[in-house]
Amino acid sequence: MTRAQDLAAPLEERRDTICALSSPPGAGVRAVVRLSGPDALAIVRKAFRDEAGESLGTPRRGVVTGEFDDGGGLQPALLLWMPGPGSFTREDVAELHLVGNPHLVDAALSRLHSLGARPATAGEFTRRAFEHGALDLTRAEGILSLVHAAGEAEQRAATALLMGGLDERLVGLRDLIEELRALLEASLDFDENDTGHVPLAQLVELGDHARQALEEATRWEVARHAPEAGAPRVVLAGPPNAGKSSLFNALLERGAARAIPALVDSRAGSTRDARAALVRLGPEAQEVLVVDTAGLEDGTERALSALEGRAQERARLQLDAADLVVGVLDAAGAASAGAEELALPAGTGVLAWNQVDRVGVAADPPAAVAQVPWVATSAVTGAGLEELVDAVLAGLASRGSEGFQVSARHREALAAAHEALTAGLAELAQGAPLDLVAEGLRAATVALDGITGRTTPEDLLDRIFARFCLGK
Ligand SMILES: Nc1nc2c(ncn2[C@@H]2O[C@H](COP(=O)(O)OP(=O)(O)O)[C@@H](O)[C@H]2O)c(=O)[nH]1
Ligand SMILES: [Mg+2]
Repeated sequence: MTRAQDLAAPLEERRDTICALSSPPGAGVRAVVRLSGPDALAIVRKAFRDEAGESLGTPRRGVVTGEFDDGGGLQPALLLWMPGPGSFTREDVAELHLVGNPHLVDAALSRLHSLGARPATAGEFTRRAFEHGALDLTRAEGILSLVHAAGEAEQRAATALLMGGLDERLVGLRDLIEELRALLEASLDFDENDTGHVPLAQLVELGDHARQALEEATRWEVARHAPEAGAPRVVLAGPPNAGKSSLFNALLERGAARAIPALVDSRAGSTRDARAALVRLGPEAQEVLVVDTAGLEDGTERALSALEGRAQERARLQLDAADLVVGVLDAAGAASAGAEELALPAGTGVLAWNQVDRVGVAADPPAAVAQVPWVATSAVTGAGLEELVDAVLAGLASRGSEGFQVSARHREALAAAHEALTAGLAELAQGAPLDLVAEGLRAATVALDGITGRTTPEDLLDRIFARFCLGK
């Protein structure tokens, strides 16, 4: 999906109505085109008729069945009408559910644009939701991470965030710190013998609670997205004999790894347990954990032995844990196989169309599997390996690493908050002037507010939302 280079104008100027395809591009059962803004209904009204052929009027919140006039003809359409503020963006939102044909969808989008809806920039719906207080920045980042998630572990990590796991912890924590600060400031006005003075022990106890809550939030964030020693996991997977182990060895050789090469054999089933090696790839020698797996036999009629079954299970565990899956297919064998036998593993981010040296004139992979970036390779001649490495690094940069970036931002700010809070509390215990202590607490609050988006600088917000896809 496309990413926008930059975001639209600042909020004050952004009260126009935006529109974009919100479902994945390409053919599908349905396509969802979303509009958000004050003119959403007025714009849709000009091109939509209900089942009885009547103009729309002011519908009640919900679904209207009808047809959409894209200028070139009518299309069946469902209108989902969600007036603000009870919508995702808190603005008036209209969703058109259309037949998932790219040409029809393009025609519908052009019509909406000509009727006055501006094409949305990447992440603009989510940004409006954020700016209208419908969600905090961590939930928005959860949406972002989910879009880019590779593998189930990443998806879970993103979902935990988007369900508010971090924000809820930080809200409670912020309240504690603010309460402490208020007590400190109240104490400033009294001297120790006054009745208004809050005893030190009570302040210290409250401070301890805050610190514990902060440490709990940090533990939650770390557990949510375990950094796995940093190196992303790239899993080679595909049917038996495609050349996964041969590519694994070729990558080991290029990546100056000291691991011992994997077994390669012309008989299927030579790889059982998954093998992993840390290699350095690309011009910047990025560390990557490359994993070789047993061949997947999804559609096989053959009864698998217990050991083969367990080997497959292991391969699937690796697929789930992958930051990027490199699907490997045999270009020579696949040419004669039916599309269903090609069975590219789920979650494939890059396809190695391997063994091209065995094909006289190398044919491109069939459309069914060429949906992802693909590279023609030969583990024997080394052809295409450099391009494969480039594709892997590009795939990692755009997918699996997203969640890590988000988590790294949170951890950095949590660490800053912790530092400020513990410094403030140490001063409190040592009897330092209370305004100094309050200053430390304020710094902790500022760090937390940067995470949830209360006080995140505009340019950082721009960078975060620009990483979203169009239509999100
Ligand atoms: N000609 C040619 N043979 C290959 C290539 N890659 C793998 N092979 C051969 O295909 C067979 C299966 O390779 P292997 O790496 O064990 O496949 P795996 O089952 O996917 O791990 C072996 O005989 C390899 O030598 C290639 O790019 N070109
Ligand atoms: Mg193998």
